[in-house]
Amino acid sequence: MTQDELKDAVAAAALDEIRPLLGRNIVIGVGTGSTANRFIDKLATLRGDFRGAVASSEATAERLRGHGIDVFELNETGTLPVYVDGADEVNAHLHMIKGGGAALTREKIVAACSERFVCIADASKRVERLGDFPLPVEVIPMARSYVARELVKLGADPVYREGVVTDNGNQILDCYEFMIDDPESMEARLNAIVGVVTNGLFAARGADVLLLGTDQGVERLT
Ligand code: ABF
Repeated sequence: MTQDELKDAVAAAALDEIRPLLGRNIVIGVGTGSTANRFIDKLATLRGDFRGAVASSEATAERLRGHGIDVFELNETGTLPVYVDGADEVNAHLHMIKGGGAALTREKIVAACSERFVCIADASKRVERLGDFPLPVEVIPMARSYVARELVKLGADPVYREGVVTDNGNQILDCYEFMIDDPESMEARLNAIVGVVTNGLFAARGADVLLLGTDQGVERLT
């Protein structure tokens, strides 16, 4: 199967995963990226069965609205029953690297506010050890060089993602050559650097369910 077919398969599986949770008052969290986009397109078929969605990015909000799905601010909704999103890498503990699309901060906020995180990914995202994918760190612009120096002290090779401004008006440093042995403690360590808004490690709050698209079918891992 092609990577696109695997993404379609996990998007369809996510629809089955959330269907029992839907109801007229239910607002769900929806993530960002090409896999999440496929989920959004399928979600449109259930439009009348739930109230709407909270989006993890402006791009996702626009796509949802394009399908006639109401988009709510997280401050209006309270806790969400479920959040569906992709990942750049995911390990056996369902810890992830996210943020390749620069939406990591909103993604982490929506994940924190959700009872269940359903990660959808094709098999290429499954890794033994996180870090081959450069770890994104969102920074307050005036702190960028300082944060970069601190990241070098931790062993990373940070590269400024030029030309990218996040939905929150911030900048991104991508950490190359940065293999991560203990995602939970590294997530906390990076958060403690002054000027860091968020880092792309989703370990303290990882996924609850991984729907992984493989040539043998969609694997459901918890
Ligand atoms: C979001 O989309 C991000 O956290 C991650 O960077 C990306 C994955 O994109 P894709 O599904 O296009 O590979 O989930």
